[in-house]
Amino acid sequence: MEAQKYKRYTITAALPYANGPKHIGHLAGAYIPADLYARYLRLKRREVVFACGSDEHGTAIANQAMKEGTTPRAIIDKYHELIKYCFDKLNISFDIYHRTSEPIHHQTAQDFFTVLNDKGDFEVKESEQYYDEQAGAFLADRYIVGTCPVCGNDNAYGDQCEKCGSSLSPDELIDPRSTLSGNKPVKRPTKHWYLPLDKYEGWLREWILEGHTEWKTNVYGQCKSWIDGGLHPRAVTRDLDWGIKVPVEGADGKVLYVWFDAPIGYISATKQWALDNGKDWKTYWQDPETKLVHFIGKDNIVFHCIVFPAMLKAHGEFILPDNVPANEFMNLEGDKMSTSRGWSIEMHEYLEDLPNKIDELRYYLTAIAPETADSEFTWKDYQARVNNELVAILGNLVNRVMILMHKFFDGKVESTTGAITLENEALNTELGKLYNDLEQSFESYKFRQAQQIMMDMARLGNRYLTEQEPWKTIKTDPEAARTALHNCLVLIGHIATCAQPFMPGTAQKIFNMLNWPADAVHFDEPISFANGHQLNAASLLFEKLEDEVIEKQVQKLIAKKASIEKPAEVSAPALVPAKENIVYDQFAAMDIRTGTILTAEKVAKTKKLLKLTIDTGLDQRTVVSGIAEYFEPEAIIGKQVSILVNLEPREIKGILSQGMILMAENAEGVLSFVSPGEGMHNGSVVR
Ligand code: B3M
Ligand code: ZN
Repeated sequence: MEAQKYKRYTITAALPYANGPKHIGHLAGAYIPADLYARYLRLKRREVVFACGSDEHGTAIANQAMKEGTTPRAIIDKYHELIKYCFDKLNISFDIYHRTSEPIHHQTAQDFFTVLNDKGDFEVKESEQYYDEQAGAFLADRYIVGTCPVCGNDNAYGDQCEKCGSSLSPDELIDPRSTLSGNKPVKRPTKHWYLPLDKYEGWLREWILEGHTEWKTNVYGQCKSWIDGGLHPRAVTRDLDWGIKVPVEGADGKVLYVWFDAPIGYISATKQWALDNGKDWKTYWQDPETKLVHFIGKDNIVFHCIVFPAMLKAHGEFILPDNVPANEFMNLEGDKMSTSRGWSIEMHEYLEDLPNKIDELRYYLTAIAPETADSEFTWKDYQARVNNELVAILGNLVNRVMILMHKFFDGKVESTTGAITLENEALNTELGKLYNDLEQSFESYKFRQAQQIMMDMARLGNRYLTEQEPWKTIKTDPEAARTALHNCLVLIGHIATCAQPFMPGTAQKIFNMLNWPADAVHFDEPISFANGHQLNAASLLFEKLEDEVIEKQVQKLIAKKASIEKPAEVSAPALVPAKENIVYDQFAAMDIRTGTILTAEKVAKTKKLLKLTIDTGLDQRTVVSGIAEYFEPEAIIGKQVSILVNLEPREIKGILSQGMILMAENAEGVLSFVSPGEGMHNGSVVR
């Protein structure tokens, strides 16, 4: 019935913020389930695009750049590469892993905004928002801290108090201060574009609450409580300088809200993939015969079930998600997983320590997937699953059959009656039933169950082998031994096929042993060996995990947490102590002027230095400045700065530097140019 309703599938997995490494909880929450589904569909010969990529805008990125004392661009480049590398190693089979910083995405997001804007779908409203005069920036809720009106915690955030859990608005904070400068923010009027979600309430109620009762209860429940709680207009623009420019006149200094552009990232990723592969992206997003499924963690439900669908609906040309099988969270050794608190296993850490245990991780994360409730990763349980299930059940079956085939028949599959198929009715029936259940499980996003069924196939094989005892019958009835082992071989071919979504590397190993092309097999299609087929040598599928390996990981986790100090409490920045008094003449001796940066480039073979050409009004001169770790050269061209022009010239790295650019530096080591206000031409005197 599925096959008739849908011609093709668009599968997405949440775009990870490229602001840091991602941990195995993320993997279990969205990426592995999405990969399982995409791989299953391909095995069924369905047409699929599986799209993902880095989410590279928003305050999270700007924030991380500030923390690391670098630029947003440097942050996204670094983490995009790291995350992509990890997904690759973990065999997540994206058809494309895109980036929201790509021009095609900026264009797509702006076009989307423009369509809605032209139709008059937005409400434009002016409101007062907190502004940090020193930093020269409007403050996102997270950037304002103050005293919680509920519990008195004096480091509550503008959106939430992490101590008592109250959700707050910045206005409720007592003594608010900016996390950028530590100063008291002021209110300033600003204009924003709002998506009037309230107008979509009726439609959402009908579409989800009546039309999608089959959605997972955790997803349906969250949607219901949002809708029942009443929906309100949501701003889709922000005052920020990192992001996609709002494509409207008079919107200078404003960008699209990251949650407006990020889901459109699925569309632009598909566009890029279509361009690269000679496909038409529109069929994947606009043809009602396409099934759209979003894989996400539970913290993203509202955006994928309510906000994005409302955007798609408002636009009018797009299909809507058929399902959003969001997962709950995975805890780690009794506590919530958290990168910042050091209580996590980051994907790259796992890959460094256990590079040859990819399928073991995929298997375990699926076995404990938080499909219906939060679940728990423990190293002991991981070890037990690997040893008692992968080694003892699947590995054991394949190993026994391969060894016996080589021992008794030199690894040759031979028959007097032609091709070798599954010749046992009971086995056939049982296998057919398991295939059915497996299909049902996949189609209803129950991947834990699906994996158990795949393992049941291996259990079936083990049971059959034990009953048949070919190691005994080989002496009394060699043909019976041969038939039993052949049946096992065909069964193993089916198991490898069904294991492929879960453990692609292991499936490949099995196919290698069977001397069988892996891409020739498909879900629930007959497998047969030609008479005379030669098997390859047997090799072990899985190794037993020893206690030392596991103990080492547990210790490492504990040590990591201990090494990460409690997150720095936000407080007024420590000031550099005041210097000794000077006489006026010492000050007056300095010739400080305003100037403009004309060119900027990195000084070769240095990390910190930029070579700048400055128009000082007096002349154009070269200044070497140690700010390369803080600013991208392209980003500062045209910037007006203050420059000490009568500093004795000196040679730095073979370049004559004539003067010094004035910088302000805060306690966190964040640098900012000391720039004149408007209307100051180059050469104006600073005094
Ligand atoms: N980057 C949040 C997250 O990583 C966000 C998802 C975007 S999906 C369009 O949880
Ligand atoms: Zn509180």
